[in-house]
Amino acid sequence: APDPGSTSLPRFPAGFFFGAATASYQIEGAHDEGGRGPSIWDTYCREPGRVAEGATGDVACDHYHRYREDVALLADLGVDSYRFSIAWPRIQPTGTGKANPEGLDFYDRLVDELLSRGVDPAATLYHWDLPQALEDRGGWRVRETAERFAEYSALVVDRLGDRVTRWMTLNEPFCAAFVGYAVGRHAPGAREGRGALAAAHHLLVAHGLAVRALRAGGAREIGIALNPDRLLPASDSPADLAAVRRAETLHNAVWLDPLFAGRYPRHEAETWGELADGSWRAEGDLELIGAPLDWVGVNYYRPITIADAPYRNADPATRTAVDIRAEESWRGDVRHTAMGWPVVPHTLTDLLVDLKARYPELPPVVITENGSAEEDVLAADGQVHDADRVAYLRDHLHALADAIEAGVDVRGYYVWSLMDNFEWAFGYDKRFGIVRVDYDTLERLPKDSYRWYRDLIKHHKQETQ
Ligand code: GBH
Repeated sequence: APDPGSTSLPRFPAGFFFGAATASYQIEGAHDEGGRGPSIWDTYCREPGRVAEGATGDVACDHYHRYREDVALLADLGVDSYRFSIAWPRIQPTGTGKANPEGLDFYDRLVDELLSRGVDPAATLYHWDLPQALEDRGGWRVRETAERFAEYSALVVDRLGDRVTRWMTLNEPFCAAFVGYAVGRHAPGAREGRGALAAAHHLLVAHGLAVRALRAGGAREIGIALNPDRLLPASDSPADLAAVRRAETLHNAVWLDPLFAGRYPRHEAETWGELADGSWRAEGDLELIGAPLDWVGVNYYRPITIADAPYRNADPATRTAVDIRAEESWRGDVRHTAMGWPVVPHTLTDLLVDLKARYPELPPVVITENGSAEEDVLAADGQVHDADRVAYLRDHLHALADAIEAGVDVRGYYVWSLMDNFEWAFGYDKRFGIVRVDYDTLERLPKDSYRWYRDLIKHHKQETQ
C-alpha cells in the first residue's frame, strides 16, 4: 500500500495551483430542464448499442441541482480552482440565436458559489456536447459550426468574463473529431475519412474564432485542453517507427503544429494519402488558429504502443481517417487500470520535456486532466480505500514535478475527476472520481484519494507560504 505520509509527497514551486475537473454532460443531468436543447450525446446515447448498458446523461450526478453540495466538496478539498464545462445547448438550445437566460443563470450561480468559497472558476466552452440542431446541418464537418461557436463564446464571456479566471475553448479536439467522426465511438458516431479531417480543421478554426471572441470580451487567461499522446514504438523496426510517425501526425501534429508552429503537419500525405487534400482550408486560417495563448492544457492518462499494420479497409473511398496502417495497443508489464490502461508515470515527464523541445513557442502548461478509473469497492467500514488511485496520482504528480525540475514551465494540475460520472461510451461502469457517487441515492462519499489530495494541497501551502 502506498505511504500517504508527507515524505512521499511530491513538491511543487510556490504559486503552483491544484484543482479538480468535470464536464457538463458527464455530471449535470437535468437534460430537459432550464430550456436546455438536445446535444449530440443525448441522441447518441439513445441509439441502441452505442453506450454500455444503454446509459445516458439524463440524470448523471444531478449536479445541476446539487452544485452547492459539490462546491462545498471542492472547498473542503482546498483546491485553488475548479475546471467545469459549459453546455452549449443550455446557452443556445439550437446552437444559434440569442442566449437562453436560464442557461446563463445556472453557470452564473455556479461561478458565484465557487468564488464565495474561494475557488477559482475555470471554464471549458466545448467538452463534446454539440447542439443536435447543428449536427443536423453538418456538425463539425462544416465551417458554419465554427462560426456559430464564436457567437456562443461571445455570449458566455459577456456574462461570465468578469469572474472566470481561466478559459479553455475546446477539450480534446482529437476526440471530438476522430473518435466522433472516424472511430464512431463518440457522438455523433460517424466513420468517415474526409469528414473527420474536415472536422479536425473546423474545430481548430472554431478555437481561433473563440479566442478572438474571448479577447474581445475581456477574458483573462485563455487556453485549450489537448490530449497529446506519448506514442511508443512496438519495436525498433523501420516499419514500426514509420507507423509511430503517422500516429504522431494523427494524434499530435494535427493540433500542435497549427497551434504552436504556424504550419500544417509535415507527414499528411504519408498518413492519409489523397484523403488529406486540405480542401476545407481557407486563406488566413493558420494565422487565426495560431493566435497566441496564455497557456496550454494537457490531459494525460497513459502511453500508447504503436505497431505497423495493414489498412483495416482496403478501399480508400470508404476508409476512415484513423485507418493509418497502425495498430494501437495498451500493453506493458505494468499495472493496468480499470480502463485497461497501463500505468507508466514517467511517460508524463517524457511527454512534457519532448513537447517543449519540439515546440519552442509552447506557452506555459497546465495539466487539465489526470486520474484513473479503478475497481472501487465500498469496504465494511463504509469507505472506499482506493490505494491504487492514490498511488496513481502520487506517482504522476512526482513525474510532473520531475518535468518542472527538467525545465518545463508547468503552472497547475487538475485531477480527473472530482466525482464518479458518465464515462462516455463506458457509461457509469468506470469510476474516475476522488468522490464516490451512489447512482441510486446520488449521495457523494469522499474516497481515500480525496483525503490524500487534500493533505497534499495543505502540505504544499504550508511549505511554500
Ligand atoms: C478524457 O478523455 C476526457 O476529457 C474526459 O471527459 C474523460 O472522462 C476522461 O478523459 C477519462 O477517459 O478507443 O477510439 O474508442 C480521454 C480520452 C477518449 C480515451 C475516448 C479513450 C476511447 C477512444 N478518451 N477513448 S476509442
